[in-house]
Amino acid sequence: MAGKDRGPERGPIRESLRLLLPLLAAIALVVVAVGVVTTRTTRAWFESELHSRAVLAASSARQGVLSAYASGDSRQLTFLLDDIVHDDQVVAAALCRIDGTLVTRTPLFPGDGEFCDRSRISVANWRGTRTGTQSGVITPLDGGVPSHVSVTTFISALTVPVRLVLLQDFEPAIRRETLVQRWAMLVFGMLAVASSLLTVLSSRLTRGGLMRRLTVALRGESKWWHDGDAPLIDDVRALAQRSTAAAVEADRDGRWTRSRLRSVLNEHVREESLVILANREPYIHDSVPGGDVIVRHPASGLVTALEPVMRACSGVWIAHGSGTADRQSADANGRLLVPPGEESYRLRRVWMTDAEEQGYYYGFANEGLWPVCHQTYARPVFRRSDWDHYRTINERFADTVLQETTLDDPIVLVQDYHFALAPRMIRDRLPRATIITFWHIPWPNAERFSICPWREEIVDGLLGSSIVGFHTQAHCNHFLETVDSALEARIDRTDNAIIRQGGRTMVRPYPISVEWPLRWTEAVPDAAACRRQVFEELELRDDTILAVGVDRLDYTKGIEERIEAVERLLERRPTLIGRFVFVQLAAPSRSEIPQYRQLRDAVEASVERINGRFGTEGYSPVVFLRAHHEPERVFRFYRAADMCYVSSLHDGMNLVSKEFVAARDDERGVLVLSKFAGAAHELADALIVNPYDMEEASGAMERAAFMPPAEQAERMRAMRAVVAEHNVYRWAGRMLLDAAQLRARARRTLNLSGFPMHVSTE
Ligand code: ADQ
Repeated sequence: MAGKDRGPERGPIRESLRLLLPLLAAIALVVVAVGVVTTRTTRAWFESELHSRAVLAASSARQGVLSAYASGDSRQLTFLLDDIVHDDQVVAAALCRIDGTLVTRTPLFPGDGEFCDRSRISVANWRGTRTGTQSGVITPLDGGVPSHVSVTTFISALTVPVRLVLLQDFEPAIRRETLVQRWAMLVFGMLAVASSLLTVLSSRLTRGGLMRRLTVALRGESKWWHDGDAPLIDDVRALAQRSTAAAVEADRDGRWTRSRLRSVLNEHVREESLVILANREPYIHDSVPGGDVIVRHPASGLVTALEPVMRACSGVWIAHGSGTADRQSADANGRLLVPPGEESYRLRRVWMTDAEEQGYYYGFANEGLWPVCHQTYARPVFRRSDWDHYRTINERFADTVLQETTLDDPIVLVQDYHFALAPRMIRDRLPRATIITFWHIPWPNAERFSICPWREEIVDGLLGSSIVGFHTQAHCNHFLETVDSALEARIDRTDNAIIRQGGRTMVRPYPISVEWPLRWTEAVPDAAACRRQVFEELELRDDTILAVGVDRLDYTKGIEERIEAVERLLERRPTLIGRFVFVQLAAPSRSEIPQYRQLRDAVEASVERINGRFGTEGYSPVVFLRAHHEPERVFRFYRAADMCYVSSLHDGMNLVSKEFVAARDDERGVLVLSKFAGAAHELADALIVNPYDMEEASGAMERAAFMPPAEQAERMRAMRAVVAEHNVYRWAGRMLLDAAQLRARARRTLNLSGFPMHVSTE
């Protein structure tokens, strides 16, 4: 498993090149050497051949030449020399006296006798005997065609010794030499290339075979490895485990980015095998008056976090089709490609009746589980009929997973408290799946959870997962404690794992976050421009101190308490009246549930009261914008504000706090953050408050209102570093790496027949 920090993985091509390059270098050396040796050898052959010809020609002419010379018959001599030159290799001939003067020559013989003096002929290496024939090659200084020269001394009792000098054409020899050299290099080159290819191929085949046999042996299925090899197999297995763990650790260092997440997925997960199961869909199609269809981004922390992950990874997102135009914008199976215009992953919509939605979503999930998990003093309501719908819808989503994957071992990311039963149902249908369930809200202590009438079924459902993830270690501990008290199971405290009925479920903290860089920060203008726009829209005085709150209208977010804290601030610091404005963006949420409607009424009443008490003509201390706002608008408010107050009474993480930090690239603005939000564990440089404590909360807002820019910058810089590092790609990447490690471990150590991701190694 290679990660970004360890450099690129050595692919098969690279590996072959590693073997081939030295081989090719060696081949090149061999070919050059062969070239040199061939040249020398063929040249020696040709010189020797020309020497023999010269000897032959001289001995044939010897008798005639000597008698003609002795009798002074110059015509006969000329005739004899012409006769020698008829041989098409000998181009010129001359007869010289021993003192180096010319007797006669054929027309092409060069000079006036300089070739009669052997010491004046520029031959590097003479061959032959001093008394017989001596020969060599003359290479002209101007690089012209070389010639072969031979000098034969005729000694006779009849006359004084004479010398026959022959010049032979060396060009054919050069031509043949070049030809032989080329052929030799070609043949050797081809042989060398063929042999190197064979070497690489055979090494790969041998290695492939070896790897296959090793893999089989590691799984314990080997017919090839002997008993004596067992310690070796154990060593290899241990080494592989260590290196996987080290690789996973290495991957955990360094900044997570969209591309790093994508490469982790490409390496460890087949793209089409990633399936997300979530109640909320990332794109909602709604009809508007006039017949048009608009696309909305829902106000949901879960969607905020998961959507960038899906954009990076592709796969399929299965969700409830909740928009009024959802059916008409999907195909007959409820499928469509999203995001609109970008189409990087598939959305599969699941339909449900109003009664089912009422029971499963509003009833059991949001009137039962939501208040049980949040300590906000809202009374949970549990109805049998809601539970039945909850089970039915979980079943339907589990069936949909089966329809949307072609693999028997997909990675399924089950999201949130709407699907506590689905992991077990998916496990029953796809025993080899890797199921990661992430619980986006807090998990309460065992005693509190025990009020749920179906706590055993809920816990058993979740234990169908390979991994159950929460935002914080405290939530993990509460879950382990709940399992311990609800079911018969063994808890491995050192590994935070639960072993039950042959299955093993890891419990891990994965603090969720936002993407970095955050898309919306690039879609809106800089802080000064945002401030101008917002001030203009709300008709604020230039010296206004602007605070914002951004939430779903939910009782866990402490919106009533927040407004009360603003009231207390204006009481304790009256100079802020007229200058301090708190803007609350509140997305309507779960308005089918009476508690949520009551909350809306209560918040509106509080706003009215405080505005009545401190407001004046043209001034309202609290601006309540109850609506769903598109992300660009939300981010304009983040950038325009002097502070953001997150006052959750209890919150799994809270992404608004991280979005505010991500938006403030101008390093200004103060975050006032509830200590009961998971985010408070990470954003220690915020002003951390108890939202129930009005003195503390209003005091923090007062401090924020007058905080010097340098301190704002210092705090914001520190928080931005945390959010940049702990971004949503890290959240997803760490979960997926843990899943990949589980899959690899299961493949290596177990002889898998049934439950690869869920088998206990105890
Ligand atoms: P939520 O309870 O939905 O999430 P949160 O994490 O704060 O809460 O995310 C809210 C998201 O909705 C943010 O992206 C925000 O910008 C957006 N939003 C809020 N008000 C809006 C408005 N009026 N108009 C438009 N958009 C608005 C749950 C858990 C959290 C956990 C997340 C993610 O309750 O604790 O952080 O899941 O795991």
